[in-house]
Amino acid sequence: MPAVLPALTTHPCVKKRPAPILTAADLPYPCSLVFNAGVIRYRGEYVMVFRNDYGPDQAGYEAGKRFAGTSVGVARSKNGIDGWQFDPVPLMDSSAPDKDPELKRFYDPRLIQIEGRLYLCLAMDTRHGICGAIAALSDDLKSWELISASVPENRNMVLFPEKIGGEFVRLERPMPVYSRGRDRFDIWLSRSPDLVYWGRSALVLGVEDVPWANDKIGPTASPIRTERGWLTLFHAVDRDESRGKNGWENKWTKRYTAGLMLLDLNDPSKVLSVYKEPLIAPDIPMETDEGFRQNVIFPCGMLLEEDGEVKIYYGASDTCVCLATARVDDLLALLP
Ligand code: BMA
Repeated sequence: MPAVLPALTTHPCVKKRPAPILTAADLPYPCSLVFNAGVIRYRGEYVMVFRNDYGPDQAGYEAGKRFAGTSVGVARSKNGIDGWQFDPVPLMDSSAPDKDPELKRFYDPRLIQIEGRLYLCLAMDTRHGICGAIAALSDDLKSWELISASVPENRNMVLFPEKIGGEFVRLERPMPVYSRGRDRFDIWLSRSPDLVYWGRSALVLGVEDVPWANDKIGPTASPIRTERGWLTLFHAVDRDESRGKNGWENKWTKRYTAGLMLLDLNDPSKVLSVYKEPLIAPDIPMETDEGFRQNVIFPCGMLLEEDGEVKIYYGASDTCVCLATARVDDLLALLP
């Protein structure tokens, strides 16, 4: 049973693999926590781009030692589940010597291929705020170029996998703290002719339209095209001030779940349907009782296989990468 009440549970149509598909011990370079990974199928294999917080070991971070840095690394697998082969060095590293001094770190990578080119959407912490960033990747995922960064405060950007109405489209999550007095964050959409200049922004989903979220919502993974609309996951946070010690935090009041909605194929700022309960909730011990920051599931990748299976890659407890699967028809049935 989850330690957090009210209990929220994963919908039975979603099957979680009982063990992580990637843990810190798997990486060929220093890693304390590996989580929040984007995955796509690319050139006959599955490619994952993951977040790695490194520095102290478990005893160290549990004693409060700070992480030395955050890197973004690449791994490849034949089946998207196991046998991950790692690039020997991270793609991005917040402690790289040639790094722009304004930049603190990149994290929570969402990988996507559009018209044959690879892109990463990233959260980018700078000395003057958090930005949503888009980087273009080389075909071999060995180098990258920053092509767009929002003004602060913005995070959780994801690109649609194709142009819509001739434009690139992204979901994003600005953080308008002054307007509403506390964290009440929503999902927005912007459009671009070239992935560099973004505009014609529109509100997609307000946090008040997600019954179990009392704090904030945000995009998770790139949406999937279906005949009925864009199948879209989002993350949702409920906060309870009575929650106490949890994982490494003396007081961690948030719980991260994932919700599901359907967006209009031609105008994805229009919500066609929202499932009014969580699709995925932290409800097994490695998500509720173990790990660095408990009661967190945070998807960054979602794939539709030819046989109708949907793979959802998510970070659990900000500690490891996990995989859940569902049938696409079962997911669409939740969105009448
Ligand atoms: C968010 C991001 C994620 C993280 C989540 C839960 O704000 O920082 O990287 O997984 O919090 O800690």
